[in-house]
Amino acid sequence: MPLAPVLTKRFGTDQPWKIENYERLDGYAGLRKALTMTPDDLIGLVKDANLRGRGGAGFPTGMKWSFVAEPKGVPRGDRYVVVNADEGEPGTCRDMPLMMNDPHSMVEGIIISCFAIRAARAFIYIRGEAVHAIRRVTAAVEQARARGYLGTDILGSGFDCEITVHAGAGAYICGEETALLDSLEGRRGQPRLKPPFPATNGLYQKPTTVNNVGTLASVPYIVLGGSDWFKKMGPEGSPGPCIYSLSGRVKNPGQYEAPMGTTLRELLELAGGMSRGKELKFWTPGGSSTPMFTAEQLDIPLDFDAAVKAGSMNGTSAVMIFDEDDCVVRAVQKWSDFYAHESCGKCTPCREGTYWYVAIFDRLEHGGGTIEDVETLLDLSDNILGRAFCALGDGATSPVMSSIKYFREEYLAHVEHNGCPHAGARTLAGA
Ligand code: L3W
Repeated sequence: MPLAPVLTKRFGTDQPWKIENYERLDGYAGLRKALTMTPDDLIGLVKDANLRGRGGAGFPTGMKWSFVAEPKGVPRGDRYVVVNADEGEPGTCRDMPLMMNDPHSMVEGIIISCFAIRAARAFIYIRGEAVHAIRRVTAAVEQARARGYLGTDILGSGFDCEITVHAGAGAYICGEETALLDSLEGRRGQPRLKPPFPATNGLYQKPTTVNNVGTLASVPYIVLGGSDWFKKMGPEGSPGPCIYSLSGRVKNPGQYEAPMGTTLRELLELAGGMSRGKELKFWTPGGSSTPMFTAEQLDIPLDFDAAVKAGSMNGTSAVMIFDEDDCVVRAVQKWSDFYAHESCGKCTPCREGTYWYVAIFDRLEHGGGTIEDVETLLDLSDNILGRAFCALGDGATSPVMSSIKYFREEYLAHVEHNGCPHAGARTLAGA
């Protein structure tokens, strides 16, 4: 299962964020090759590789690019590439390490994607709190410009391209692509109605492709290695390498690169097993917005199709692991607090629903909860799921509904005990 590292191959090497060190390890060779191809051939290559968006939804990247490239009459400057580097999904920590260790792989992927979709400018929208990443990526963009990989007539190809780094202000909703675009335009970040999709009506209402950091960082490797090489990693439907972030009750938390479709059993082996020698109780396959799994799903391949078939999603590949001593109700309470705090307030189901989640979880944890509360949580979830304006509302229902599905007895124990039966037990920070 472990593969020769691809996305993380420069991690741990000598200052890989410096352009001269990046170049020594094939850096910008993908761009040089891409500029000898036609934009349409590049899109065809990414389509053939079946690269799927790493931001959560797994939408086919080549298809997304082709939507934006299609209106050929649209002048070059009237299309944009926007990078979603707002990594905010609870448990997710892979875009920041990628940008800190190897910012040029993303920058190179951005320039190639601009060439492919005939855009002349890209914006990198980075989570505002991540000042270190903003500085590192800004430096990488400046180095790339100084070396002639950005600016006018890139490497004598006649292709012009610029990248602007933009700092967000730390709102989870701005990880939703249309809220991100509003925020980038200088407005309050709130989701727009879809359709129309950003592919036709994106930044400043122009055709725009919004891609995640890991998606774009994969592109130079596909250009250099070819689609057949890429498809050899992982399952046919969602191939390629993936950085899984493991956190919680695991001996060595951190980022683990493995082919798409790796199972939790295999990831646990890489990470040294459970941290306290206790039994696995529940875990998230792709952040708190993806329905949780239990020990029964240890062997589910973590890819975009198999995770859905098993009742969840691959999401952001953020695997948070909890053991038998962790209280599931308390974990879901913490996540619900997060969603209520981060709800942008635009739509009633999410704004009001997450508010009521918080009130009910407070009763269940601290006393005063009733059996009806458990049913009300399900009823509320039913009224949020599919009725909220964006995926944030749907995501908030995932931990609630899945935890009641697997651990109803534990909810009832909270009612009988008039509060958390685990009170006093240590809980994981952040969950
Ligand atoms: C053109 C069509 N484009 C879809 C595009 C669309 C987008 C992409 C996927 O949510 C998930 C969510 C979170 N013509 C199109 C089209 N597109 N149909 O394809 O779209 P969609 O709507 O399936 O997903 P999404 O709204 O992008 C992403 C989950 O990821 N997630 C969230 C993570 C949070 C972050 C963060 O904080 N930065 O990433 C974690 O699991 O719940 O389900 O580009 O335009 N006909």
